[in-house]
Amino acid sequence: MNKKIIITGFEPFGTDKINPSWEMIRDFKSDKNEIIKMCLPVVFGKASEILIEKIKEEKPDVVVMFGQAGGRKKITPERVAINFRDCTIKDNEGNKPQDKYIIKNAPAAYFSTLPIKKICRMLKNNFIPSGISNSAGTYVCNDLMYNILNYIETENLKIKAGFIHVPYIREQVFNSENFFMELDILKKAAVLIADSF
Ligand code: PCA
Repeated sequence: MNKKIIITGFEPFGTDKINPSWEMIRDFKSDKNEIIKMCLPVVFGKASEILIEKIKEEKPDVVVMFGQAGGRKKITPERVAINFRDCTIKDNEGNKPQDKYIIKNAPAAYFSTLPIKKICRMLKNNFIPSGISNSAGTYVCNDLMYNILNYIETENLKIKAGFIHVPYIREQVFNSENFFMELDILKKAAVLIADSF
């Protein structure tokens, strides 16, 4: 085993019954690295608390967090997480923060420490549409990314971490005009990304 990697997805949220970010990793196995998989709740603060506990326990080399970004047409590694909460739909515990900092007096933003350009290039070389995103939004995914990068920075840890948004899958949008990516493609992307460390 080369590296220890925590890979996370999310539970469904809003009106969705499944979340591709968990479906794409739930059966994932690697011959190369030691993989720890987690399905996190779509709840401000809580998702990161759970993941931080796991990071303390497992001391991974890498943390790759996945989330759904319905409407996107590519797999999009996020470049930056911002210190902000602002949402139009409630999280899974009914919270709906507006115009709030995540952590007062903390940095405005943190950059992903994953090799995001390399990940995009590798996916595209495998015919999987991919591109960098410059905004993870202001909902729970951004919250998780920000809190994890802030924890790693303030604790001075040598862990690489970042967030990757993925499109809807067929089951979610078969009856609409929305874009989807096949689950098998997302699963292949998860393997390529995890095995690249
Ligand atoms: N996507 C949401 C939260 C959970 C998920 O999968 C987001 O982009 O914030």
